[in-house]
Amino acid sequence: MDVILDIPKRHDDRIILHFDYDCFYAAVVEAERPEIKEMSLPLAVQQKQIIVTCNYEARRRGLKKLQLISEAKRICPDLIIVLGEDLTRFRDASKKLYGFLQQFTWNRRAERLGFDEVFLDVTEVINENLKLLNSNNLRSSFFHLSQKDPLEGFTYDAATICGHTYYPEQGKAPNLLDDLLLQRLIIGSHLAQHIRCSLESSHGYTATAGVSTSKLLSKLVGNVNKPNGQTTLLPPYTGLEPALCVPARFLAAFDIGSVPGIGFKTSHKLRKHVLQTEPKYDESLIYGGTLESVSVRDVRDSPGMGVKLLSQILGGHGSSHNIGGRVWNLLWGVDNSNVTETRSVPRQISIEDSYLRLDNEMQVKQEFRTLATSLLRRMHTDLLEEHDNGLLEAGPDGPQKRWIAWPRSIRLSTRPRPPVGPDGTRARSFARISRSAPLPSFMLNLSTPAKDIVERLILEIIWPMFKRLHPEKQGWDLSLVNLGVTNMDEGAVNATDSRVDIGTLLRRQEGVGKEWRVEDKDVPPDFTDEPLVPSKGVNEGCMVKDEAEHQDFEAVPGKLGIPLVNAVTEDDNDSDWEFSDANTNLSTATPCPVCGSFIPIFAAAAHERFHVFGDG
Ligand code: DCP
Ligand code: MG
Ligand code: MG
Repeated sequence: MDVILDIPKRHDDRIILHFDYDCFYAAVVEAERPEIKEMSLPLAVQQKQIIVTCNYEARRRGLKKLQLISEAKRICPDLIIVLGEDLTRFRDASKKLYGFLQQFTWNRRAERLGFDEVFLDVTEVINENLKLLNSNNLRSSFFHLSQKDPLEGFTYDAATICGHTYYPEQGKAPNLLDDLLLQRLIIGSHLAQHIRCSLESSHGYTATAGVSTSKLLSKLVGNVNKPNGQTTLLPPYTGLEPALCVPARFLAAFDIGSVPGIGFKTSHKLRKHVLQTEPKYDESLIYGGTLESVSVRDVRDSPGMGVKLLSQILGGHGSSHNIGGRVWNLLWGVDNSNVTETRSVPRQISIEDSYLRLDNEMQVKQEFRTLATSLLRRMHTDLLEEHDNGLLEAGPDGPQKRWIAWPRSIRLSTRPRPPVGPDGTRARSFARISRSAPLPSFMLNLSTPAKDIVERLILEIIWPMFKRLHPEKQGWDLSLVNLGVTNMDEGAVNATDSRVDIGTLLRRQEGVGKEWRVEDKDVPPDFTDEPLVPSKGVNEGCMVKDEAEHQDFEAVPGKLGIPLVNAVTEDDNDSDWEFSDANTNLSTATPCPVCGSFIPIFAAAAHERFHVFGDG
């Protein structure tokens, strides 16, 4: 009975929609080149040696996401391959679609997860439409999309759910005519359908949606019918014995590692606890795949399980606050975390790339050039707006622009590759080291050509920072470099509105900069459960204080098992759900434990997933 008493409380007063764009990168390319879709040509997007995604024509012919390019070409010789290492077009499309989707909330709660997923908290929209229902004539209801314009909306059948539903025994859903939650979910399902149709007609993208009362449930249930489908998780969510409620039953069969919010290390500890032995995949399948599946139900049903035991298993040095309670909630399908509010400017912007080998000054400087150029371009895209009050400087050939916010700090992070040990192997290292400095004012100057800014930045700031970060006499070999701007100051707009010119602002920036205590929070703030232990090969002497935060970030690779070889991170949201795009798998090349092929490091994760998910 202990377990029952421990069951967490669910707040089902919200309606949350989750959207995941279908074949996202391929869809972006198709939007640029409509003939691909019109002629049903197979298309794949390549990063390094991997197909990161492909369109449905390619999938129909047997291609898969995260497949080696060589295999893909063999399976589908007429495949159109587009290089996807420059993420600009995907990021731009992601922003545009997010801008479109967020209009459908009335409470500004719209959260992006990576590039291709969005959560919308549509509670207010649903509640208002619930109030306006005429219970005598549900079948011809009018859905109000706007609080201001009563004519904006569409007609719908409020007595019937739209799209697919999930109920543990399909076809046997109880009759819940008077259930208020069901009524709200029905309304939500029609909104999800309307949004998906509008997205397709206005922007040409199809998406898959989930409808429920939390981020966790809407994301997981959306996955049930892909692509271009939507699924609503049916009630009852409460009122029965806990294990019989639909969310708990829905979650029960999921592998523990596939529950969003349960990280790689947490699921590892839980597997170990349930199996009472070291999980086997630990030595072979590093990313995502497991040899023994441990389900949510297995964890829930293991003897003595509850918040207390979970805290014992998962707690300890460096673990996040109340980890036992949080994980216990997730096991029962309870996620009371909020969809974060839309932010007009990102919290930080950073660009990174990973390398098989980066160990000489010339190469490093060249990489700095590339990264700094992208960073500057991103700053211009994200932080400038057009402006015409004549106070600020014009761009060289465009309309006048002004900074709506600016970063106070610039940060350089690297991940040194551990040296080869006596046995010829290398420890896998996830430890990043970093340094920050006040952002130099010349970076914000709009009349200097970008090339000159980048050169000066490298000479005066980045290279000196790098030398301090890597004083090692014997040299270094980097597996990753990240360049970012942080500590966003959004006061700039107000300052310019009160007629302070850019020169004053820059001087202020310069002056204050010296006293700033750099508060260097990396992404994601509170996503992972525990920091990774830095690997032994790292030179501890050059660790800086924010290392622990980077380790949080670094713990993400085990989460989704995604090898992203050329990545951009951005922390637009407050989410503790943020799945970084910068999941880089760095270890030495190894033979595949399943088929024995020798796999280059950047392809290892995809290759492993290929085995995990099978060929057919
Ligand atoms: N992506 C990537 N590297 C990975 C995984 C994904 O660059 N290792 C990119 C390509 C995808 C996009 O992220 O288009 C979104 O990832 P999804 O897993 O949602 O895949 P898709 O949207 O492509 O396909 P689906 O239709 O299954 O959602
Ligand atoms: Mg997708
Ligand atoms: Mg996705």
